Amino acid sequence: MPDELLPFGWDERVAALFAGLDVPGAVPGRVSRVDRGSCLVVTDDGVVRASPFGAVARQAGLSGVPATGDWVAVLGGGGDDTGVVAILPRRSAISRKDPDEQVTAEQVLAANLDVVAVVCALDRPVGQNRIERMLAAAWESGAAPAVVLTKADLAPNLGQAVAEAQAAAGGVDVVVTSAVAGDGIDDVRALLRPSRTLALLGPSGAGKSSLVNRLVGDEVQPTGAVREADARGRHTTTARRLVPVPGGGVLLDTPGLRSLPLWDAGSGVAAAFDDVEDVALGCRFRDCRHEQEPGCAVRAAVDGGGLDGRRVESYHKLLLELDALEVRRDEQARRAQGRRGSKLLSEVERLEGRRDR
Ligand SMILES: Nc1nc2c(ncn2[C@@H]2O[C@H](COP(=O)(O)OP(=O)(O)OP(=O)(O)O)[C@@H](O)[C@H]2O)c(=O)[nH]1
Ligand SMILES: [Mg+2]
Ligand SMILES: [Zn+2]
Repeated sequence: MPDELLPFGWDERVAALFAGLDVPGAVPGRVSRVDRGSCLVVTDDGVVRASPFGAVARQAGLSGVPATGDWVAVLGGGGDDTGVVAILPRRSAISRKDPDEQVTAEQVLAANLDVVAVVCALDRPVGQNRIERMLAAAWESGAAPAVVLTKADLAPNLGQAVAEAQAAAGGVDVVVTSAVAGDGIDDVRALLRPSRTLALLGPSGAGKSSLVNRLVGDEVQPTGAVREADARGRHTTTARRLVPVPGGGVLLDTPGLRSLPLWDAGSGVAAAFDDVEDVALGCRFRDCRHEQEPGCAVRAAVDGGGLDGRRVESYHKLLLELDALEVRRDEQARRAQGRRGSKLLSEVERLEGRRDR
């Protein structure tokens, strides 16, 4: 049993997956951090830098790129040619669309999570739409979602802020914390267990690293003051990183998210808005967009005060975003098809040309 990996979540499930691999000489490890051309992997022999792109990986036929949290097989013992040779099947993964407007591709933020905590600071207004967006991605990941409110000591009106967060959380647990006062830390700890991984996602300055330090009981992650004027963070954490917690469980601290464009998150949106979807079952038309259609139960519920109009609008925006993504992906697929087609055509012409000669 690889002792060093136990604090990083090694368990029988992972052991069985690794045993099923057939790569002689490879050792198991968990990706703690991903850099441009390589990643840091925790193994039983310590942390090694391994490349998923080098000769070793190529020879092994590695497909895919590892994300933080991935369980991998590593070959090479830590030397320059150490490579990632296999990525074990993921139990869950949180993704977004690549935030680059020009790119239509999935970006996996982290893998093998048990809980995705949406972190929201109370030194600024509660962003309900942002909570809903992040919860949709969290639900989609396959991990259990949670909402963690931070800086309760700075909330001008704590009761109201919590109520607003709860309204956006749609039944997901909302934990109220203060890393300064020590409030709610045990409630976050209760989400952890040995071999469980909890990821903290949220904007810069929300207090993710402060929470990590408080849970670990040591300053393992640097933290940075927010700007006075608007409480925005300064992107203190620059890489995703796995941090074992004494007493069991693993935290994933992440750099502040500037944006979280959804990727393929239809069922995540449905789960985050199951109250709206329940009401929508009563609409006259199955494909009702809840706009001008007659017999719309959602609009009736908004008018009657049973549903929050803001929440319905937020739901709509996310659905529209997913529709737009779908269109872009179709376009991309068509273009790729076109390229393949014209390549095939020129190949045929080349062969025919040869035959004619
Ligand atoms: N008053 C108060 N301040 C807090 C609390 N938690 C964090 N802070 C402060 O908020 C600022 C930002 O905290 P960080 O932990 O660095 O925030 P982060 O979410 O890790 O930010 P990035 O790494 O930039 O994404 C720091 O000055 C912290 O001291 C809290 O519970 N109460
Ligand atoms: Mg941080
Ligand atoms: Zn409707």
